[in-house]
Amino acid sequence: MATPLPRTDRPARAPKAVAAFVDEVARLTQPERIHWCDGSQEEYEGLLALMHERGDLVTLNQDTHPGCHLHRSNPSDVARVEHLTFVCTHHSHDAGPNNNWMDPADAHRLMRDLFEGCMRGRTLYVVPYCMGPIDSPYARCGVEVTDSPYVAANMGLMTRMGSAALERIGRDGKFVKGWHSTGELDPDRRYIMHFPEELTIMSYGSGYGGNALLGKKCHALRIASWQARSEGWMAEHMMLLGLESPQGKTYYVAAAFPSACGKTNLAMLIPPGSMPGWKVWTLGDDIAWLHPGPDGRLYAINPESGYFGVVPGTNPHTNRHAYDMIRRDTLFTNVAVTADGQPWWEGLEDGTPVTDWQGRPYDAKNGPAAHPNSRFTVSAKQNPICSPMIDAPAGVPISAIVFGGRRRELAPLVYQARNWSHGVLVGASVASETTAAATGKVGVVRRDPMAMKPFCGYNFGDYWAHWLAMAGKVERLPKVFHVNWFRRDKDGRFLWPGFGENLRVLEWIIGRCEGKAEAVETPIGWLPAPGALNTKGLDVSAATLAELLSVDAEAWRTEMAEVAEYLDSFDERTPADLKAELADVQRRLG
Ligand code: SAT
Ligand code: MN
Repeated sequence: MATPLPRTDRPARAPKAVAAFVDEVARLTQPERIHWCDGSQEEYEGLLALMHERGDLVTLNQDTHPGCHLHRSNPSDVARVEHLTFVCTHHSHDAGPNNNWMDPADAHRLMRDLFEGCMRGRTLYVVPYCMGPIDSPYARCGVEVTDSPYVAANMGLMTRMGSAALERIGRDGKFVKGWHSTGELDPDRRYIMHFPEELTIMSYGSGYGGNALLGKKCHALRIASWQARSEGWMAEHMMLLGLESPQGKTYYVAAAFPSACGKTNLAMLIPPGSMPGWKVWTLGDDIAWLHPGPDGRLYAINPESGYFGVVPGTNPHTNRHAYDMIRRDTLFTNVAVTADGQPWWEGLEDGTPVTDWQGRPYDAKNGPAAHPNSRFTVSAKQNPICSPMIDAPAGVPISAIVFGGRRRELAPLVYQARNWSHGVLVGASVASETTAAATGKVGVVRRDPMAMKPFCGYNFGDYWAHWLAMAGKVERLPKVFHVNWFRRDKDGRFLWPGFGENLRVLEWIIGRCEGKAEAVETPIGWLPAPGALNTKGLDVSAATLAELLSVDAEAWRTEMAEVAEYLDSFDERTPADLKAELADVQRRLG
């Protein structure tokens, strides 16, 4: 006899395909109840109340931080787990050496065993969501089923979640299926599986951000990058900002940096006092979907509607807007707490932690008070410089694409690729020091092409070919740049002040797009000509500036040999044109 289905509040208008998907999950996982999320404020508050009741949420000081709460993860579950993340395609070559691969049939068997009966006694939340403005032709929808109220609440902040998304799914007839259960939070029973050919994600055993909020990295990057390739667009790990000049013209810039390398800070940049008249408008801080537009330019939307940002280091000097934005209606994950119940983290400059991120009395011997990858979840609308274009269905036209990483040596402050295909090589060559955003060693340099190493849902060789092919689809492509805010001197000190001063680099970039700013040609691309970078009011010596803008040919020859070896590891899938670009740079380096 079939198991009876649990109590459900399924709306009458639920699309049949969604109802069938939810029934399938419920049959296997056997939850006690099913709740279909509508995305309302009452629902959000109900989820928080439930988490409080269960002891999963700490109310922070409501006088200083109204609407703010703290969630503490299981200490073994505080970052993405790349070694447990798989792309399951029929041919292993399609996932490529950049992904862990498992045969789809084996992966389904494994996941079905884990999911079987895993929601007994729990509530299954049906979370319909739309990635992108609800009326945008570029947006795509999904349905995440989860047994975590924390995930449901976060998805409400991070995506357009609820009834409107469900209606759109009814119109589209297509959606990404996301299975999620926290399971036992056992690191040995934890997998994040992607089936791009089936538009399906199955995630088990983690409640943390990128492992569990399936709209984010799993859908908007791994599955979407696969869809984008077949449909002729791009899903990228990029922040998105509008830069308004003193003359009142706004330029849109997309920048790809690895996790925890400052995308959020750049997207919320505050112009230095010595650059009056400039304004920055945030569109997104993590993901951009780029489409060929009707006028021959490349248009971008931010598929998300909130930020899941790194907390440590946030203070009025590093990121005033973020500091203000997270003083209300914010979900904190894994920060410390002061005696009077305020959230606390390293770099806050104020207050004293008494309870650490694990809920223990704070003791410096145990390490930092807040976890280095502690996060805030907040609606983008709370950002005081949120762009009015954030809900524009057509997106915004992109003038420049900027790549970057954390490199203490080698990469100059900024350089421009000679053209699009050289720009693809610059992106494919990105390397960066690892951060706390993923489990594993921090601070080792690894290749992270286009900052997509953990997020590209298919073979990097095919991905680069797709990037090159965009030249045939977009008449007026953005100019491509590379920046490095993290160069250090021999004593380990940062050479560049960063933060608001990065606007000087953006100004040069915009100048190049306008054909105005001066540049000098070097073997690796175009660098600011002497005097071309605006240094008015900047406290950086001429010698330091020269070091920041130097190209060490010997070090670059070594770098390019390593890049060549890396590109070769993708076998025959690496496009010949990309190798030709590399050979060209090597020839220029002599
Ligand atoms: O864990 S997330 O993927 O959500 C954050 C990040 O690593 O960029
Ligand atoms: Mn990210």
